[in-house]
Amino acid sequence: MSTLLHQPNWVNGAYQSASEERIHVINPATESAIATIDSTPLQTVNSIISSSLDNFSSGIWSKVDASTRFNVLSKAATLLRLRLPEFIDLETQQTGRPIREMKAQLSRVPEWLEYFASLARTHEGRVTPFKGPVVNTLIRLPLGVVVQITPWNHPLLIATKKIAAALAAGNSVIVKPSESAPLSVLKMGQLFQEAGLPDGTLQIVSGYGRETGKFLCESSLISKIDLTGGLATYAAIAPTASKHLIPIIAELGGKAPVCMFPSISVEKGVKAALFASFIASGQTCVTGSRLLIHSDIYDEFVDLLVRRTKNLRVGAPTDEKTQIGAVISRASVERCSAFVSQSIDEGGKVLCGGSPTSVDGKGYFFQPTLVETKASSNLACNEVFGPVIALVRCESEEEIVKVANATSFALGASVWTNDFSQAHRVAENIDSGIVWINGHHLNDPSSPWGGFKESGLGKENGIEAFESYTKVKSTIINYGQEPTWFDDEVENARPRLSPNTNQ
Ligand code: TXE
Repeated sequence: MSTLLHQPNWVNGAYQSASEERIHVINPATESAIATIDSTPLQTVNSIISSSLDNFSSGIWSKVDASTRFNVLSKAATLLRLRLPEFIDLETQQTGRPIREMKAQLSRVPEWLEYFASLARTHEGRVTPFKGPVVNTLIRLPLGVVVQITPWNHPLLIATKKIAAALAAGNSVIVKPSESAPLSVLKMGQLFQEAGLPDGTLQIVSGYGRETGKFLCESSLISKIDLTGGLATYAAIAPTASKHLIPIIAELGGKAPVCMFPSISVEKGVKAALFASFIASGQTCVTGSRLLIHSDIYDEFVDLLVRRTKNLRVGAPTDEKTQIGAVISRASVERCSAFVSQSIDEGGKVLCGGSPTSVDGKGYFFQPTLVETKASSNLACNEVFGPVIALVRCESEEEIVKVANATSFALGASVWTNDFSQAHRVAENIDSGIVWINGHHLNDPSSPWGGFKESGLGKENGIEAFESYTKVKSTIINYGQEPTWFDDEVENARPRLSPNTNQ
């Protein structure tokens, strides 16, 4: 008999199974199943949406004082901090990412709850300079039931970012975590209940994207979709959402350039590139997947980079010394291999790595790989979402900027230089939602995060994210002038307009 843990959906304040159909969650580093989750069918999805609507209409969360929202979100942060070790363990198992990375990342996740708690508490409405004896107040109201579709690469961080912003604004939230790594997110249900969140305000529903995710996104009863995932997923959900006028925030792929200029020391630049490129085995939307290196330092830089890359410790994610863990699936390993072969066909040169590997004969691992290639190659233009990095030699600042802007993505970019003017010039000319100068992967709950072009729509984090979970209501109070009227006299029976109507 199987002893595998089953982790059901979190619905209306309790863990409850949606159906007999189960999905196995696999540890990518061992290829073993670690738990099962529900595959939630359409009927259950519809009844969850209906409970969430009841929750929203009841006002139990949508109309509470800002101080209550502040207290609940702050308490959730405190509880999460206390329980970090169990979440870190789960996250390491389900993603295959090294425990040292998960410790670093998860220790910051409570900050998102605290930040949005503070926004809930301090956000104020506005009064516009309306003409005449009129007071016009603008207040922000929650949207309704919002759906959040989250990925496997940073399961807890990304879900918490979205949940915190939506709850702070007073929405009722339904989260569909990735079927590949849902466990830490499902665990948050109970934690929020303990923090005082009313039952039914946060529902966490498991299932495949093409089924459960699709059912959620196709509902006409929801008020927003917040997706982090692939462009194909956005394209699949957008038509129905647009038919129902449902706004979408989309955080999609990227092909972040790491722009290395001669004024940076090679030692520092190489360290920066290793961090930008190989954290999470290259599976982040802002992975420094293109190293655009100025020719003045190219040879020395690449020589050191290759030596350091070969020394990276690929290993069991649970081992504190491991620097490179697994990738998420066998399909991901195959995708990395396909990119490498194609880049060779296109004339690229593999400088190190290039092959699948394993730990104790198991797991979905791929060697950290550097490929010298042309700026126009498939590898330099398209997202691998794995540890296969394109190196491009560039002759000038102008060429670096040109190559940096030459993909359909525009999410993150980093500029490495000690020349102050150059740093600003290049940052200004790179068309990208986020540009770091002498940094990469830097993130903070207050800092808007989102891309241009095919990298997405809208922002996570910051006041932008909070406001995007609200709608503005304008109340116009006339305290002086006569209302607009029709003349009493029949011969003059045409409307006399007050000076500030446009009717
Ligand atoms: O994403 P999917 P995948 C990018 C990256 C990666 C590619 C594919 O380029 O290679 O996407 O990764 C749900 N209706 N990013 O396949 O499938 C799915 O269940 C509703 C970038 O993992 O988009 C999961 O919960 N939902 C990225 C979520 O979408 C659907 C993070 C993401 O899965 C659905 C991950 C549908 N029709 C991938 N189809 C980042 N920006 O960090 C799928 N889903």
